[in-house]
Amino acid sequence: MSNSVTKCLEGVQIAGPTPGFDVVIVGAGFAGMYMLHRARLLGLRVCAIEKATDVGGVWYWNRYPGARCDVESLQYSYSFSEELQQEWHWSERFAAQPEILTYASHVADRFDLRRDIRFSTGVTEAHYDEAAALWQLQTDQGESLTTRFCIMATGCLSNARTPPLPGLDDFTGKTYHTGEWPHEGVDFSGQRVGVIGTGSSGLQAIPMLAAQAKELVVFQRTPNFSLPARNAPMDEAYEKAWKAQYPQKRQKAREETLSGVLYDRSSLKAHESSAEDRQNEYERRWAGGGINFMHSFNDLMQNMSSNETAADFVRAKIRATVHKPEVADLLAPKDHPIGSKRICVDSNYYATYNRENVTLVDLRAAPIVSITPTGLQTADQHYQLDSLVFATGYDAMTGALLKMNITGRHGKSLADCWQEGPRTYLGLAIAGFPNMFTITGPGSPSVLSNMIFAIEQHVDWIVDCLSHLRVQNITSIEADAQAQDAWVEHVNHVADQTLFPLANSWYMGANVPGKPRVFMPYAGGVGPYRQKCDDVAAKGYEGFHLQALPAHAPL
Ligand code: FAD
Ligand code: N01
Repeated sequence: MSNSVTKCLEGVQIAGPTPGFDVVIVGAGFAGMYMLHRARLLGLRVCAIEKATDVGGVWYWNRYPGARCDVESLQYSYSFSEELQQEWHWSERFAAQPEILTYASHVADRFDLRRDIRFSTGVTEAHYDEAAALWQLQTDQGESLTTRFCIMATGCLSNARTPPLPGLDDFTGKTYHTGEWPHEGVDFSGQRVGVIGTGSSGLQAIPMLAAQAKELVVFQRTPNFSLPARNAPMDEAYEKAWKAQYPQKRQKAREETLSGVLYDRSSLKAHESSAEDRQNEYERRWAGGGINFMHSFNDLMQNMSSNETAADFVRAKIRATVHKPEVADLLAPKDHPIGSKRICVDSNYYATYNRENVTLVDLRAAPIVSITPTGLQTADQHYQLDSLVFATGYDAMTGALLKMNITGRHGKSLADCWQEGPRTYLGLAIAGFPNMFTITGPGSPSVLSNMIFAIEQHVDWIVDCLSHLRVQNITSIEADAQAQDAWVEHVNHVADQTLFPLANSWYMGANVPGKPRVFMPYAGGVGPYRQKCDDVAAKGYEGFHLQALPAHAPL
């Protein structure tokens, strides 16, 4: 393909470089898949590039036992096609990973997506060629692609992180990371298994591993708050009621909620109820299961004293469930407000510690010294292990983007621009990086919300933007640096009104040594955020520079 040809588009002669694609999407999880579908409907020359051998993103990679969603499946699913949401049947309240992956595959089949996805291909570099106004991408398959627009659908939780523990390479047993689980599954029967990490992944996997392994040793650095899922087979009447009102319910979730999920959000502050009423309310929601508990009162994430009432309730539940008081005490979180780290949802997590074959090790009291050829050495004991499972999480939100060696105008790297933390305009675009969009990028509600909704909102906005550019013959769009500064300031200001910054969470980058401590998602809620994005578009893409570059082909 020539980069300097003359092209005839809609009867207009345009001199200048022609990209191989109008749009290249990196990633084929739920974000990349929907973006591909919509870009094709616009008639654009588009392809997606995906490291994995198939679609699904996190649901492709996270095949560990117990992996499932914790937003109800009737809500954690695409809403863009009424036919799709009517025809699909979820077998459980919270679907397990295999079913979610089957759903992703069904979507790929239904909309014939795979023909425009290059699988088993990683993008290793993305460079903006200013003279040509094109993005040049390099892949690990030795290909070089050019595209007018580059859309990063690389995921917030796609860059699995294994801590570089001394001696790890010498371990003679097997190691696994929950986010890169073998496709063929793992049989732990008869084994002594260690798990490092007690976040959402660890909490889901631990009960399943305990049921299979001969012995399970859980290495916990920080306990997390977890709520019972009360997962169950899908209730037929419930599903029918949802499907009868899907469009209305989806619209309400989109426009009127903070999280993009229809929870039963109380209109009361915690201290507006008596202690007895509060307890009853917590009990009712605990019995109902899931994250609805966090909506018992409307100030739990703003008011420390209100938050403590919920945290105390959960700590009491842990103590009531776990038989050994010293183990219960270790499992009860005390160092962060409930909800300030991503709340976990489990099935039988705390009760698992009543099993004879499960040991909890407190890494605060005796930190890991090294991995040895036969196990794990803490400051006070050696644990003999056949397998070691890392449930140690991700370099979240920025990791996958920074790994790609992105350079924008003037050859400036994204890593340099983000040295002190990510800076974006609306979480969608970055000053200095024209014609690049980030789906669920830092600075957008993303991980604080129903992510499929966050994805759909971003894709719809980007597609409207691309249509606008096409109609206006505009070749380049770039976030304005001042608009970006104002947005970053707003994101920080909103976060500071909440209890989120009080935790050492991955939201804050605190799980990766050396990563800047910045609260990365936007905590202002999906409804107000959507309104802001729509206003920006309605005002002719306020805060963006739009340019028609006569020497270059428009879309
Ligand atoms: P991903 O699914 O992460 O997909 C990104 C894709 O990009 C990946 O397939 C990756 O291989 C590919 N990629 C990345 N870099 C490159 C590169 N350089 N070159 C080529 N390909 C690349 N959210 C919820 O709202 N509710 C839930 O209940 C929920 N449960 C979750 C459970 C687990 C176990 C995990 C890990 C996350 C969960 N999430 C949940 C969050 C989840 O990240 C989102 O819901 C959603 O699946 C993200 O989709 P995505 O397409 O944006 O990203
Ligand atoms: O990762 P995490 P995750 N030594 O970062 C520990 C989504 N998700 O994969 O807290 C010892 O939360 C670390 O300890 P500490 C969801 O958004 C959703 O579990 O840093 N321990 C922590 O306990 C979630 O939030 C579902 O002290 C080390 C754990 O590893 C996100 O993905 C299911 C360590 C990591 O917890 C990430 O969850 C699964 C070290 N060197 C995932 N390094 C649903 O159900 C790390 N740890 C929806």
